Amino acid sequence: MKTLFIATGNAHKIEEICDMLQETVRLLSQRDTSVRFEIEETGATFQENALIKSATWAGYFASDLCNMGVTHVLADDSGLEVDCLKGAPGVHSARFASMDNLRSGNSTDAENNAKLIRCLAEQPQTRWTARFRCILALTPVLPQESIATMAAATEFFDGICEGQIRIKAGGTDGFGYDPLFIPEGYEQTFAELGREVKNRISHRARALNQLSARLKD
Ligand code: ITT
Repeated sequence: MKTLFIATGNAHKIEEICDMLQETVRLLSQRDTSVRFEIEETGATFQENALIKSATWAGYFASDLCNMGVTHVLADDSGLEVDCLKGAPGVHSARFASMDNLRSGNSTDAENNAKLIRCLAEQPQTRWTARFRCILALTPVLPQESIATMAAATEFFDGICEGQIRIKAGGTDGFGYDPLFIPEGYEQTFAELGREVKNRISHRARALNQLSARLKD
């Protein structure tokens, strides 16, 4: 049976991934190890950043000493693209607010949401269309192989969820921009709709559906 290590420091992502994959594969995450990496997400795209994260962890697990039975590493890079902001915050979604004062590291969800509201207040409401995008990178752990070889063997799965922004935040479920994002076909935000609906229609759910089908091959 495959054992996937979920390479994310975001506890909400871990929960959503576990909800959808736990019946298909054995899952481990940062909850199961004290090892941590400071990974700089220097890529220009979600795919590049997902690969940086999955390949870094695959390199670690490929060394015999620490394998924990991990056969694959799964990383998620995701974010929100707002049309009238030319696709921002995009790959910078996690650090949208801290970029303004050159702070390193992620901003809090509250800081990011406050900045998004400030940016959109200057734009007509008809232009608040947006989408969440998620790219999953699945990297095999190949003992004794180089990180470059494992990176080259990586498979990608993507998901998009179209919608629009509402600048009056609502709901308490989820994380990140969920209190501001209304998915297409609904009138409530992801944070109001709750976990069950989000896990059916979100960008991450769509990418995970493809991954799940691949894992069952
Ligand atoms: P890892 O890199 O460790 O996985 P992270 O939170 O920094 O954790 P990203 O670099 O992929 O992850 O940034 C994703 C950001 O995009 C996240 O912090 C949220 O601000 C936003 N985001 C992504 N998916 C989201 C979702 O399902 N709901 C709300 N916001 C989301």
